[in-house]
Amino acid sequence: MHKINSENVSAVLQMCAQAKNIVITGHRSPDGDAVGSTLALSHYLRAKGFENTVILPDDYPTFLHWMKGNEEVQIFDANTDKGEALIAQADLVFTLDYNDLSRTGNMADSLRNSEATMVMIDHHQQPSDYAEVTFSDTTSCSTAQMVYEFIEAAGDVSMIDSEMAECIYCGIMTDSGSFRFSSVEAKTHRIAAQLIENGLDHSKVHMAVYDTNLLDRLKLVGYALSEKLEVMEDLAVAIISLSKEELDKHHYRAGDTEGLVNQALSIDGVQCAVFIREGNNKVKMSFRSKGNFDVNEFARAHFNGGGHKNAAGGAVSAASIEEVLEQFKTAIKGYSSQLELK
Ligand SMILES: [Mn+2]
Repeated sequence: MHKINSENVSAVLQMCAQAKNIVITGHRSPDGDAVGSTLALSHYLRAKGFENTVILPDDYPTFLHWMKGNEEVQIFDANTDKGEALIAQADLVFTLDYNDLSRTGNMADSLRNSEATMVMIDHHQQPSDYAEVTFSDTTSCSTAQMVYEFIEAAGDVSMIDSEMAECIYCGIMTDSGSFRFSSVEAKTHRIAAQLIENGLDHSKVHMAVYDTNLLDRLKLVGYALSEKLEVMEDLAVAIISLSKEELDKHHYRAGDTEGLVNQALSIDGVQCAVFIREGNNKVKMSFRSKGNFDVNEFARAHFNGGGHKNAAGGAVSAASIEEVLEQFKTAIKGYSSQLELK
């Protein structure tokens, strides 16, 4: 494990100076932090004179397409040959916002086979030991905040222009529930203040991410809340599930159900919420909790997943959504002593 300090950061910048091909990667189903942190680092390294390519495993919602550099992001699933070649040629790979290579979906094998030096910058629990340099801070609200700290440790805060600042701010904002979660520190607000001093238009970022709903999406959210939200009997657990048929009916697009699980969690007294969505060949799950119930442990133990204590994901292949719903209800009842409805 490495601290983000001037010594370690200058060692990494030295590696960049020696590298011929630098690749920056993020996790599957990229979110605001994955896209924001990888693009922010990309812009920073480029400003330092280090050419690089951002590769993400699959496409991400259109409400994240506005960031500078979006057009140059290589989507691995959209052009696997090119993605494989870029990773094979890379001699330095940054792995951002994930703690294990398996989080990169179809890209994972290319990364496992790569002989490149790897540098991790991430805030998820229990990081795997694959990188030569592991910047892991599980108390940090976002990887984007860590990228800021990386730039700061290099003494380069003045190099952050408004577009770089937008990427960093987008990552911090989306991963912290707009500066709401307990992972937000005084430092997080100080960083936001500095970004504004460097020219950030913060309301532009909020509008681009949160005020771009399509009618279909709002109707899907309305349907999910009015018809599909349930609180389990005697348990502080709320559930929303959506089948493929229900999603298709509302012309579902990636990102449309973002945040739905947080609305289930917002019910007074509820301590744990799950959103279950039927995909093409697997059923995906998002878990959230308030307080002490650890959804990272729960997702790891029961649903091939993990994440953070209060926010985690999981997935089940080769099962119907009804089966997964029943599996969830059975599993969560095992924790009923921790999840009493008060
Ligand atoms: Mn993150």
